[in-house]
Amino acid sequence: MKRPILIHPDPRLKKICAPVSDLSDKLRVLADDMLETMYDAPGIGLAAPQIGVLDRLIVLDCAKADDGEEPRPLVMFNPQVVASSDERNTYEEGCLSIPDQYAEVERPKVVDVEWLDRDGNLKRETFDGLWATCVQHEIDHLDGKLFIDYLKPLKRQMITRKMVKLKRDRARA
Ligand code: GNR
Ligand code: NI
Repeated sequence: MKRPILIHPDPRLKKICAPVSDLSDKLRVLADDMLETMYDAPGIGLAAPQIGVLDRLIVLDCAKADDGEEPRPLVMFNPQVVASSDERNTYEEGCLSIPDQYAEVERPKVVDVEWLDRDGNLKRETFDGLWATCVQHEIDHLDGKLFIDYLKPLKRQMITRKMVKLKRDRARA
């Protein structure tokens, strides 16, 4: 089932999310709903707070269908960056909670991430390039952080004002 995506500013997008303790069928259904919502958007990642659920759960798939890559949906419970490279990388980031706004953000180029998969198995993997950017962007969501928090205050304020207007216009329509 597709779920509505919250638009910034929303207090739920600023909260620290709670670790998941027991993997239930309810959480697995939530993960499937998030993948459906992400692919439908379309996006390359989605964090639970973006659909108003304050649990530490993210999904992502950065496989480039254009380049003939097979889909690779990843579901991560309690994801953690356990190592990051000194080397940095700049990507033009966007966010489904901040529609049509893009800005360059610098982050570690390579990260090692640990997480629990949908069966509760502990996983660890090294991510590079767009995958590394995306997984860091998603984990930030679990700590109430958006990519615009890396921008200069004036630019952030400009984007936030646009989003306030967008939400007002949507509420009127
Ligand atoms: O779909 C998305 N694209 C994207 C592009 C560059 C860097 C990060 C992202 S994540 C974003 C989906 C989203 O908002 N996830 O939280
Ligand atoms: Ni986002």
